Amino acid sequence: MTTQMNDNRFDEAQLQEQFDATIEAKDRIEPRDWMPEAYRKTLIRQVAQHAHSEIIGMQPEGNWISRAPSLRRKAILLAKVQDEAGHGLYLYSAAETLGTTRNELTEKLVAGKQKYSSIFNYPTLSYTDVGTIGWLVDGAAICNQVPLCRTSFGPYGRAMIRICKEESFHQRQGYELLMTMMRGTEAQREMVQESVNRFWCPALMMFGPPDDNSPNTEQSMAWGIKTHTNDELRQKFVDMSVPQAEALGVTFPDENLKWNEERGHYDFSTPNWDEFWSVVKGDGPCNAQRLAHRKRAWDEGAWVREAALAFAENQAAVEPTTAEEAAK
Ligand code: BYC
Repeated sequence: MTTQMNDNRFDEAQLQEQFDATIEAKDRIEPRDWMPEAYRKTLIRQVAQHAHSEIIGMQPEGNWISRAPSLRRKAILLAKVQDEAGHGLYLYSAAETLGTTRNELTEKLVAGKQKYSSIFNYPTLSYTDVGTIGWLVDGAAICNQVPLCRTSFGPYGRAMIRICKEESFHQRQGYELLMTMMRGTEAQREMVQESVNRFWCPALMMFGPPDDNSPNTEQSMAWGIKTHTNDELRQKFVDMSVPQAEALGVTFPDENLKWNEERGHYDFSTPNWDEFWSVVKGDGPCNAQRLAHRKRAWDEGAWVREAALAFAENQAAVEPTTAEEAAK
């Protein structure tokens, strides 16, 4: 799209028309393009929530780095948690192109004014949960995020392409961990089943409320930010996960989970939406702990941010800024 925000040949109606045409053509909106304020606000909300989820999502798995059962598992887990930090940073950078800052967004998160994914408010009770998170949580994330690679806002879509590649790797490492345990002792197989039992329903909730109670879906789809509804993606995840569970040798804790020939999809029980809303509103098992930890890390890191800024300013003052100066 070629419209620039400061091009005064266009009045608001023409800008809107051009924006609508770009969306209609499934072309990309870029940061310097004109965009309706509500579009900008929705994107900041979703991208910030996504970035916060990656950063808070480091906690449940990071909890097990020091107790990984072998050096190999420790190296894998360290790398995965580090990738999550990287995803958070790509996403904060994408949000910054919309006119906000990482500082502003983090301040809102620690003040409880912005959300992060409900899934990270559940505890990781055993090392097996690292495998289950990789398989089911990263699996759900992939279902949700692959369509976001084609989202209408350029920087978000491009960040998602890199993130999805790494998420696929994360999912495979989780599945491999669980498969290794399933080939082990009876006690290990029980640990896998117990962990899957705890994470199945929360993973279904990652896709958000049902479509008839999702206030943002319709507008986000009209703007091409979302390309599928929450229920469509949840169904896709269920259909994808059942054969994987069979191959692994575990079951999901849902007696209504059955193939429906007519629909060509698996039927499954309605998730407990009261539990979902209570977790989203702050009353999940680990909400207080996760936010307190994030706030502590943010406060304790203030001097590092200040020092890095001061260093960058000093460098800018002493370093040559042009090729000509550098050649002197
Ligand atoms: N948890 O109208 P709706 C990861 C909120 S990280 C908490 O359907 P929307 C990973 C929603 O924000 C996974 N809140 O909203 C990291 C809205 O409230 P606000 C994170 C939720 O935006 C480390 C209200 O409920 N992925 O992959 O159209 C290790 C109404 O919902 C949740 C993303 O963030 C929830 N589950 O759709 C491993 C993906 N669901 O904001 C893995 C990007 C809904 O109006 N985000 N809410 O106050 C999205 O695709 C969409 O934002 C959602 C929700 C599908 C999540």
